[in-house]
Amino acid sequence: MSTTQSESSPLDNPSTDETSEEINSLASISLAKGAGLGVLTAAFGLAVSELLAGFSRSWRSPVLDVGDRVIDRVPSWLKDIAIDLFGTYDKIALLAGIGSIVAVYAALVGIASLRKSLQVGLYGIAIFGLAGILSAAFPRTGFDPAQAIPALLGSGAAAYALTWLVRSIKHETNALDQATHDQATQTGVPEASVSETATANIGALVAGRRGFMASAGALAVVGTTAAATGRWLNGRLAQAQSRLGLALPFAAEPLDEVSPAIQAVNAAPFFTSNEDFYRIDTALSVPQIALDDWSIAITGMVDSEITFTYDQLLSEFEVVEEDITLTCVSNTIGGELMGTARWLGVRLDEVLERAGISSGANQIVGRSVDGYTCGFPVSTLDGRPALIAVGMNGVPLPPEHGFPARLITPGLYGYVSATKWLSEIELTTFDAFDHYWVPRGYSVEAPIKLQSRIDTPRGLDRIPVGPTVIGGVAWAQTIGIDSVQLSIDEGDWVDVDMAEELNDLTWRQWSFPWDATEGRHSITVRAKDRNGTVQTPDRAEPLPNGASGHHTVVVLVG
Ligand SMILES: Nc1nc2c(c(=O)[nH]1)N[C@H]1C(S)=C(S)[C@@H](COP(=O)(O)O)O[C@H]1N2
Ligand SMILES: [Mo]
Repeated sequence: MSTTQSESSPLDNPSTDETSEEINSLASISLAKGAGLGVLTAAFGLAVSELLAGFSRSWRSPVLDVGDRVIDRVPSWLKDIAIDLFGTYDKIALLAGIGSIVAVYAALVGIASLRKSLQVGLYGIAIFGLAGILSAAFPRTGFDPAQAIPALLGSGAAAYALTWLVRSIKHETNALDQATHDQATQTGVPEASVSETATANIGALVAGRRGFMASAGALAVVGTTAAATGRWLNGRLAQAQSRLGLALPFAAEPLDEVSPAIQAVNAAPFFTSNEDFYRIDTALSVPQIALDDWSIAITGMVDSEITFTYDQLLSEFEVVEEDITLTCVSNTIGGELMGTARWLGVRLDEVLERAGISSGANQIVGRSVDGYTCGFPVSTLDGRPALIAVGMNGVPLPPEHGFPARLITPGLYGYVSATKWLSEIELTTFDAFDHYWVPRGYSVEAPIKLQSRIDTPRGLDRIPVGPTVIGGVAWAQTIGIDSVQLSIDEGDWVDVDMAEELNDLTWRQWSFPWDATEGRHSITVRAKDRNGTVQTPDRAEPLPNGASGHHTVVVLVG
């Protein structure tokens, strides 16, 4: 007997001790089951929304809608910390955070529906669904109830799934009661006092679990299929954006090939590839725009409002190309939220001239299809080549950089001047309208600050003793960089070798041969612009209008 006992379930021949342990574990079984039930229910609801999101460009997963509302409300200082911590992965971090909250909430809803009642669970889903529905129905662009359809039907699907799963468990529990009853009848002992009752319960539970497991498994399969189908449909929508195979026009006067002398040794590549170009925006999912559906409207305080299709825009105005360094206000000292590209497009001043700017207008607002807005002074158009850009480094704008068109304004931080997925340019006044980041604490106007950065060596690098080259970049868009100086170990400022200047709209590169001696050294950089202004050592945070202060790196030599 002792040899076979380990192979047979303790249920076959229970001792009283084993039985009470099993009874205790029933509580944890139903906790785990409740949590699993809740998570599965939520996943099923979200999968159904995901499927629906595949049917229309304006429908999306409610998780993204809720995420957007979080992005719109998160305090600016917290956003800056997130960008600092996660960089361009801030969105993935946000989605992971939302995912964890949803999972915990769903588990609690599941437990409540087993422990309390199905009704409590359904209320839980309703509250959750409402958050999704409201988030979707109030996008940045205004009230749009149709956008709430995936959230609405997803919640319905979750409620249905919960009801079904709870019923299948109830069914299982009934089977369990029946087994208890049967056993009591057989033994002729009152049910409540039967010590074997627990044994019977567990036996029935194990058998009945098959019912629940079958239901859960079916939901998981249907849900996964729905989600995968939604993703696939979405991918097809994305491809339908007609970017692939689109031929860009040539600039009327193409730029000359650049001289290799603009590139300094050990500085970042002068032109940032599209793949490496930083991405900062409030869009959790990249807007997918089909060229056939797209147009750009010039509206507000103009003599005549005009709308252009993509082809009209590029045929009615001269196509130009410009090399411009784009810079983000959230860039910290020494940071990499900036990049240089060759942009192709039409001049904003020419387009606005066609519409005719009314005399009272002082603000140009760029609106995105996703409701984002930038805003900058009409007086910015002082001859500098602000663009409605359609091309970036020789290809149509990549989707994440604003396909099919965006603003690029030299000299101003991106948040006030570089709206991606551009749909409308409105002429207005600063009194009448605050652009997206203004109520969130950023400055109304934001010219790019004079700054410089050391690219090589990196902070805390260990480098060998002997000759080496320090390299980096400096920028003061629309003014231009005159010179750059280094201070090693807080010694006197010394001039570095300046690379050739391409234009005053891009960064200028520099390098400095250095004979590194053993030990720990600090290297600090500062720049002087073409107006003779020397970069301030006073440190400022990115909030509210851009970081200032010197970039210093500490290196270990030897
Ligand atoms: N539609 C939209 N456009 C936007 C933003 C945004 O959040 N939404 N962010 C702006 C900011 S803050 C910057 S710095 C630039 C970044 O452009 P990039 O992602 O192409 O580098 O885009 C600007 N245009
Ligand atoms: Mo930015």
